Amino acid sequence: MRIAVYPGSFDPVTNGHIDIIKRAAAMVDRLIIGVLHNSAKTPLFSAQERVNMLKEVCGEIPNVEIRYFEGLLVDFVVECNAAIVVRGLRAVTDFEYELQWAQSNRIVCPTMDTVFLVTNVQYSYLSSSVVREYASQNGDISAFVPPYVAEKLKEKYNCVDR
Ligand code: COD
Repeated sequence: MRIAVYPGSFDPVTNGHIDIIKRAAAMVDRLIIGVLHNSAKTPLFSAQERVNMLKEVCGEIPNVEIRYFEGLLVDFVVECNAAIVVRGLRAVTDFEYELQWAQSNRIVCPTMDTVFLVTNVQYSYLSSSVVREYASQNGDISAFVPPYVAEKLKEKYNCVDR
């Protein structure tokens, strides 16, 4: 069975993430979305909230499972019996960062390969931080995230309906 892990912060999940999730899920038997729970950092959404949002927007894809993890990605990948890590690439800056981690992870865990999916051009500008910035200023985020996530952002920032 071909099992892959798609790790990330997903704070919050965006349409760019969802595009990668759908494309990766079509390539493997099982795709595990790993939501990083980093107790040293304070994300906008808790790990449980991020997992819940992913379940709401991707839960119907039959071979997708959503879990959260702490610690090292390599350990989570081994725990999932996976051999593939999926990452999305938007720009050269992503590549430089990703290459370093892909290579070091492979030294630590030689059975693990990182597979990069190039962003769909319509989402090449999109990141969770862009979404948070717009949402915090009550901006229109309907092109960036599914309606459910937009609702959760509004609740978080306590915005008035526009
Ligand atoms: N289009 C395509 N891909 C996208 C888009 C978009 N618009 N937006 C984001 N992505 C991709 C990112 O490039 C990334 O591959 C993935 O989606 C997740 O993105 P984020 O921003 O939600 O998550 P990251 O990149 O902050 O996640 C970092 C990890 C949680 C993977 C990392 O910090 C980690 O594994 N930490 C655990 C400690 C460890 O093992 N470190 C080694 C790192 S490999």
